[in-house]
Amino acid sequence: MNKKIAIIPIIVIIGIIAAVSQMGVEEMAETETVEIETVEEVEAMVTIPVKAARPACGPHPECYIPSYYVTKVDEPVIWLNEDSAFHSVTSGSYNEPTDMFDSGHMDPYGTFSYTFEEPGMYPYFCTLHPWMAGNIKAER
Ligand SMILES: [Cu+2]
Repeated sequence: MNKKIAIIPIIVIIGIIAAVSQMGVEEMAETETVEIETVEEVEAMVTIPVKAARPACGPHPECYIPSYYVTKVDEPVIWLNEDSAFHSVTSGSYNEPTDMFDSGHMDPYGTFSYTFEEPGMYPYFCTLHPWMAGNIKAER
């Protein structure tokens, strides 16, 4: 009789441990799913407006908005293409590009980022539309 009583409590305890560890695993899986769904938002400093591909940038007074932007060195400048056409952000001017930076063809709603390391005035343009030009001034 004494042997039988001793065995029953041991079986019950093992069953409870298994249930608790299973709940623990499920909770971990839920936490991981929440992390994956986190969305990264990009805040652009300069936007390329719709219809920028038209000469004189269609209805807009500027082809990059704003076409003159002051930044601090070591802080990234982000451009956003809000147009349905490809555009670029390329250092220099249409007739005299420099090798400093070049976004390549930016897709619609594509972004490009560049961090200036030295103070100065940096002109840039679009390789596809000669009338598109802007300036970045980098300060300490
Ligand atoms: Cu363009």
